[in-house]
Order: sequence, then structure tokens, then C-alpha cells
Amino acid sequence: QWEKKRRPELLRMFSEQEYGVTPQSTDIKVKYELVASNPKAMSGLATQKQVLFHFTGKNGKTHQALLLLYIPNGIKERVPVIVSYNFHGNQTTTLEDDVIPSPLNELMKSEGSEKWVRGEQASRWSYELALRHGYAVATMNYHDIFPDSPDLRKFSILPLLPEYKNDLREANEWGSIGVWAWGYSRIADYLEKEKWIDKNCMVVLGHSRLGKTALWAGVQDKRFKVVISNDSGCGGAALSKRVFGENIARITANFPHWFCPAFNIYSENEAAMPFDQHELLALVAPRHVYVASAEDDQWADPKGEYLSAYYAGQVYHLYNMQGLPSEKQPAIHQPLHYDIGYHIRSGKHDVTEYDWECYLDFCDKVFSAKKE
Ligand code: GTR
Repeated sequence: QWEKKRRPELLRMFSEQEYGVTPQSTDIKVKYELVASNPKAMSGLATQKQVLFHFTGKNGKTHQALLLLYIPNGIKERVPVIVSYNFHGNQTTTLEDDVIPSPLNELMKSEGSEKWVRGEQASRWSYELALRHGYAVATMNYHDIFPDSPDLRKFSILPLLPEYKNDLREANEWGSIGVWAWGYSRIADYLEKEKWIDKNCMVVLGHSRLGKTALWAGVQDKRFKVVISNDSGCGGAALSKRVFGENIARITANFPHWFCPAFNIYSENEAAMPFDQHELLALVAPRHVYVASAEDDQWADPKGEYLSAYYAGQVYHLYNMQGLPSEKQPAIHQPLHYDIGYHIRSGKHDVTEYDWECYLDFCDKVFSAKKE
């Protein structure tokens, strides 16, 4: 009943009323061009590849996005991969000086800004840790798929779609979260063909708005076996009906392009929603979902994020899988790794090495259980 009736019903609600409907077929062709590679990146720890995605629409319009991939060296078999967008360009995720700046940098960056420089966000990217754990990591700047501003839709992949209109949005038309999620699936398309990647062990991970995106991507694309939300908050893991921290009125006012226009109906009106975010997490089952919170990130409602992960457990039980054991949120730095994962750490809204350690431990558990 869950698979035949309730899951499709919920998926339809999230599509029609929150993120917008992902087009069934976009008729966008993608070609991959290896623009750089380095077999001895990170002091020999990894092979680095930079792959330019060339998108072409049926209408002849084109678009480009740049993927950065690190694959651990010295492992004889295919490896799992963590796919995760970055906020400020591939070049900000590491100090390695051969990483090419992401194409849409110039469009987004304000003059004189200290952001966007090489290595600026490296603390959020525990590449070495992941590589030593035997994981590949693939990243792309999310602005490459849809520059994150309501005025910049025309620079996104959207104009490649025949039905695209710049000024008018249908009530259920996908917002940028939906478009970014589509982009995650295009990265999965590429990785499936990559010789050293184990396509049965693909993980999608995102922070904050990109955590919302990772969840939506993971729900729709079953190739992602572990779906990780880092501090995703409102419109991500946090329950909307608690109306704690960021709410629907604020998020839709500040970021009108993220969701479909129909989501505005629930602004100041969460109680009327026929669904809530725990049901989004449940749509990942029987694959694995992980929610992480930060103590000082009250804007994202850590308790609402936890409860959502807890209530998703009801669907995991249908598969004889184990959800989180108690409605009571665990203490700081006490990760819970059942078939659903959760941790809360000290500190602010961010991605830290501690978060990566927890994710890698959880993924190890999931993937080694599969091999047995
Ligand atoms: C905030 C927004 C959050 C979260 C965050 C981020 O401004 O209110 O929903 O997505 O941005 O992405 O860092």
C-alpha cells in the first residue's frame, strides 16, 4: 500500500505544492569533456579529474557546468562516491592550485569580495578524510546549474527547455531546488559511467539550501543509496508545522525562486499543509537517510530536524528497518546510526570535519552490510 498508493501520493504533493514538478523528459543532451586531470593530486592520494558538462537543448541552446572529481589512488576495486554541490566554486573547496574556477563565478561574485577565492571554503571539504576512507568525492558549483538569484534564471539550464518563459511561472513549476536536484542526477549519470566508481554506492550530501536539494534529489533518484542532509532546516529536514526558526513566509519571501509558486499558499498557514517534511525523508526508504543538526543553528530548528528523522522511521519499519529509537533528541556528539542516521554537534551552521567523520562511518556501515 505504501509503495503503490501512499508514496506516489506524497511524491505528487511535494512536487505539486513545494518543489515543483520535475519535467519527465527535458530532451537535453549532455556531453562530457575531460578538461584537466592529475593522477597525483593531494600529494599522490588521489586522481583528480575536471569534467566539463556540455548541455544542449532541443532548441539548440547550450549550457556548461564543471565537475571536480577526486578518486582515491591505490584501491584495486571500484569505490563509493559522495556527490555534493559547493557554494562558491570548485576552486574554493581546496587549496590545490590546479582546480579550475567554476564557470559562473563572475556572474555571482561581487567586486572586491573575499569570497570565491581558492581554498576559502576548504574547511567544509574533508577530501583527505574521505579519500583515506576509500571514497571518491565529486563536486560542482550549484550556480553552474542555476545561479542562485530570482533574476538569473536566464543563465540557468532552464532556457534549454522548449517550454521556458523567463517572466511567468506556473503554480507547480519547479523552483531552483528542483533544478539543482535535476543537476545532481546529471552528475550521477556521469559517475555511473566512470570506471573507478561503484555505481551501487552513490551518496548525495548537501548543506543548508543544498541539504534541501540533496533530500529532494535523493527522493527522486533511487541511484542515491545514502541521502545526507546537513543543517537543511526549513524546506529540508525540519518539520514545517513546528513553525520554529525559519518559516514558510520568510523563506518564500527571501528566496522566491527556490520553491514552486504554489508553496506560498502555506505562508503563515503551515497548519493547512496536508504533508510535512518527515514524509519527505520517508520517501527515501528503503534506502538510507541521514540528518545532521548544529546546536547553534536554531534558524534551522535542530529539534524539528530530529523529530522529522524520527517520524520517518514509521515507513522504515514497514521494510523491517530500524528508525531512530526515541522521540528524545540525542545529546551533542552522540551520533545515532540505525537505518536512519542522526547527529547534532556543537557549533554553528556549517559543515565540519566532525560531520564528515559521522557520514563516512554511517556510509561504511551501510555499504559493508550490503556486501555481506
Ligand atoms: C539561509 C536560509 C536557509 C538556508 C541558508 C543556507 O539564508 O534562510 O533556509 O538555506 O540560507 O543555504 O545557507
